[in-house]
Amino acid sequence: MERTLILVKPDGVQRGLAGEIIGRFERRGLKLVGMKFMQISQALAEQHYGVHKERPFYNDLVAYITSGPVVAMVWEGKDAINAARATMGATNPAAAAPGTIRGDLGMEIGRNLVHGSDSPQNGVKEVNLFFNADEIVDWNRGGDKWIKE
Ligand code: IDP
Ligand code: MG
Repeated sequence: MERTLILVKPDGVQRGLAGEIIGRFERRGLKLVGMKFMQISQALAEQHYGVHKERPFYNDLVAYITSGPVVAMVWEGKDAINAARATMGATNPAAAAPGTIRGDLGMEIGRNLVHGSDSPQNGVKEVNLFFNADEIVDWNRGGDKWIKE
């Protein structure tokens, strides 16, 4: 079972869209196994976005993700990384398909509402960066047989 770190970014929280965004992953059939409302510190932001350090937008990106609270979550499922990214839509909301979170709710790449891990390995790394092992909940979902073959 794959896991992805999903963040409702500060613009999603400030715009009152956290529930809307969380609901889309929930309805999709991904399984929630971790969730917290938190303020990302400068140090955590620099670790999380370390791969983008050389990009011209890096400083703005760190300022954006630390600009207000986020909802950090761990969602689990078969091919969870790809499923979640498909639900999120393209990085630039202007190019994201209607029906996706970014395509329905966003306008600009620097305010794209949501983060999702981009590979199974990064999923593991990012989940460990944001969550302690005892913050991940192992639970049986009653409806699983209607989502999973
Ligand atoms: P992703 O979030 O779809 O995985 P990445 O390429 O990993 O996209 O970029 C990380 C984040 O950096 C994006 O979600 C977006 O917030 C921001 N970002 C990416 N490219 C640009 C850009 O060209 N200008 C401003 N911000 C950008
Ligand atoms: Mg990325």
